Amino acid sequence: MSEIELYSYFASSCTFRLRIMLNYKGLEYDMKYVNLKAKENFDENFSKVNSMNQVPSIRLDGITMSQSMVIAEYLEETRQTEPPMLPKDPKTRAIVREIAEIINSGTQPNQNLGLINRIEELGGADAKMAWVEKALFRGLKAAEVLVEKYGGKYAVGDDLTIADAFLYPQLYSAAVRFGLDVEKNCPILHRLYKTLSEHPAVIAASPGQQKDFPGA
Ligand SMILES: N[C@@H](CCC(=O)N[C@@H](CS)C(=O)NCC(=O)O)C(=O)O
Repeated sequence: MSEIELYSYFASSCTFRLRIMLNYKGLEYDMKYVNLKAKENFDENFSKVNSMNQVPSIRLDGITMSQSMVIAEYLEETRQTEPPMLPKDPKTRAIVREIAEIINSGTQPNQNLGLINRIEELGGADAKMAWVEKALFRGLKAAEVLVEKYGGKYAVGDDLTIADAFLYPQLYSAAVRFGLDVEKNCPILHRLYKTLSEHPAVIAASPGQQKDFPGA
C-alpha cells in the first residue's frame, strides 16, 4: 500500500489536477474510486472523508484533506520538485496562483454536475449548454490573457507549474466533455493544451487511463 491515497473519479476535473501533480512529482499513490454518477459521494462513509461530498480528497502524512488547491499547495510544500511547481519568485508565484484560482474558483464551479443538471431541469438542454459555454469561456479567456503575457512552453514560463495542472483538466472538459471550440475561442490555450497533452504526467492522469473509466 502506498503512503498516499487519492479519492478520485475518472471524470472529475478537480481530481485530474492532482493526478497530474502526483504523476509529475513521481509519487506513488493508491486510488479510492468514488462514482459521482452513482452518487457514491453522498454515502455516509464518504461524508466522513469529505464533508462537501466532493472529490478529490487525499489521505497522507496521517491526515485527510480536501480542496484541490489546498492539496496542491501541501504537495508542493512537502514534496517539492526542482524546478518547483510554484516558482520561487513571489511575482511569478502569484501569477501561477492567479491562473489556478481563475480555474478553481472562477470557472470549474460553474460546470459542476449539480448546477448544470439543475439548469437543464429548469431550462432544458440548450439553456444548459449556453450557460456552460458562457461560463467556461469567461474563465478560460481570462486565463488566456495571463498565458499570453507570461507563458512560454507552459502556462507560466518554460516549466510545468500548478497553473498547468489546473488549466489542462479545464481545457479537457471544455473540449472533450462539452465539445466546445477551444481553438477558436482561446487559440493560445489551445496550443498549450496540445503541448500538455503529450506530457507523460498528463497522459497517465487522463480520464481514459483511469481504472474506473467506463469500459477500462
Ligand atoms: N473546490 C473543490 C471542488 C470539488 C468539486 O467540485 N468536485 C466535483 C468533481 S470535479 C464533485 O465532486 N462534484 C460532485 C458534487 O458536487 O456533487 C476542489 O477544488 O476540490
